[in-house]
Amino acid sequence: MKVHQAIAKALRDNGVDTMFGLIGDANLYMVDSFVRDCGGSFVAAANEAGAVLMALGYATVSDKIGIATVTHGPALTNTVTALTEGVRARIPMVLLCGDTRVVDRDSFQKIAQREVVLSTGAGFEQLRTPETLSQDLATALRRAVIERRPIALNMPIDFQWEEVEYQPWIAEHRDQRSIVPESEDLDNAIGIIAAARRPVIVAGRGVRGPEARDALLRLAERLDAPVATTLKAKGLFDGVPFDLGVCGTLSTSAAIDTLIESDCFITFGAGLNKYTLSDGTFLKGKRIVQVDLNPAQIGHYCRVDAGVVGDAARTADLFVHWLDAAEIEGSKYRDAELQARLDGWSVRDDLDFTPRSDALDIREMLMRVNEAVPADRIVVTDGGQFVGQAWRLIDATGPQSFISTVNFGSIGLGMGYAVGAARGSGGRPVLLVTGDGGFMLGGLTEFNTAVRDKSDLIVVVCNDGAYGAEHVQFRRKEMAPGLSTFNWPDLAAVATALGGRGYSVRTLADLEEALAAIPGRDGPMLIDVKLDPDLVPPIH
Ligand SMILES: Cc1ncc(C[n+]2csc(CCOP(=O)(O)OP(=O)(O)O)c2C)c(N)n1
Repeated sequence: MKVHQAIAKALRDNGVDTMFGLIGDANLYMVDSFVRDCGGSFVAAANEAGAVLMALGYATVSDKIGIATVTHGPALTNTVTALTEGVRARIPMVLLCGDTRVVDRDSFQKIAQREVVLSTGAGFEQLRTPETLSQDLATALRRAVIERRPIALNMPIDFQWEEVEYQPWIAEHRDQRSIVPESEDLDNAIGIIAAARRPVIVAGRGVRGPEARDALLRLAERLDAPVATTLKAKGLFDGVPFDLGVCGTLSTSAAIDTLIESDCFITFGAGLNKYTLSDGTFLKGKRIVQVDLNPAQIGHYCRVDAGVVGDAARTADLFVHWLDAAEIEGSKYRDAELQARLDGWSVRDDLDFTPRSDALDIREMLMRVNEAVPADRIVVTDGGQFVGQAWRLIDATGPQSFISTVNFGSIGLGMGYAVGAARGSGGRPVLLVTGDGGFMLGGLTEFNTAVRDKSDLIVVVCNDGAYGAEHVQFRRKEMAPGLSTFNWPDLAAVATALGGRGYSVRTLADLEEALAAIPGRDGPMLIDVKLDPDLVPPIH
């Protein structure tokens, strides 16, 4: 077997059936063998950044390792922003990148690939020799899972046509859902929880799957505690009694008093950054019990009173066990008054606007989109001014159905994530909400990939004809905002030219017409909603 065939076979033997990428000198034969000899599926991206982002989106919704491949030099440097995003988002993925011939000192595509990869925070593995390739790949796959970040496997082009005797090496993924059954930290945590009069349970993105969700709800019931989530776990407790929704700067008016008055947050798999803690407001008068599988996360952003290293489900059940053993009573924090407040709240209560007849309002528009897109969707949001409203008004159903793509603060990453999410979604539709700037930066490049891959994708462009986030800054300083405004082409026509279906929306009636096309969609559709940049509310 040739080395390029052995790499493809090693991928398949490790359960990889889908790979995203863009071919060149150093990976084209490997990709060919993956598809032709091994029956794998290859999604050809239009830009290497897109390939990595697709692998990130795929990994997020499927809980598998995302796999992408690119060739050397400029192909690798094209992935730098996406790799950094993957590192910050803590997503397990492997990037198989080719490398130029070692002897060819003057190859114009040569670059210090290891240094490029390491500069993003991703891990680096070298395919050392043809004989070690199975082990080297298994190491990259194992590290991606354990270290929860992208790992690049550097494949020298020199090897690809060499003969090798293939030996399978399957990456071992141990069950990481450990708990610490006894410790001083655990005793402290239980002491704090037992003493809490107004406890709230906060779930983050680390609470994945129904087992963990159900265990947290059992603890909530036992403690009589309301539940909340971080933004990244948005919608995890949808429909559950005493669900406060998102905890942080995006909290609703119905939830905010409860979150402030609470004397104890019991958090699971949540980062507790300044947004979740509402710039520190939520810390006052509170004790924090933080549970996380990763010890590095505990106390990373704020002081915590007790930190427990452990799996969300098992630790929650352990808390219940000890509360029962000590015959601790429930807190009675869930009362009729709170129930009435939460039941009586409607999303419109927090929206300070009166519908206008002369201009479409982003909030009105997003509320209609929220109702019209099937509820089992995966929601992907790009970055920009619009996102403050999208995060409030577009519902999701937990961390595997919601992808915020701004872990590195970059705009333009949403489309790549969305195409990968559509691949890994098991048939669920994907809703991408993006700004016009983000769409022109990264969306345009990969919308046609979505068309070729027949993604079930609905794109809503909040098109204020501007970099809204910059527009508002010029306005605040009473400066002319011209540098931030754009005369983009007609995006509906662009979407149609790229092989999808485009809809141009200026009024509520146009919007209804576009939304009416959703049930009959037969491929990617793009709804270009024209907004006034002066009427899009700032994020804060
Ligand atoms: C890669 C990158 N380039 C530039 C920026 C700076 N930036 C932040 S928001 C923004 C405007 C985005 O415009 P748009 O997508 O139309 O969304 P809007 O702010 O108008 O809602 C820009 C340019 C960034 N965050 N990332």
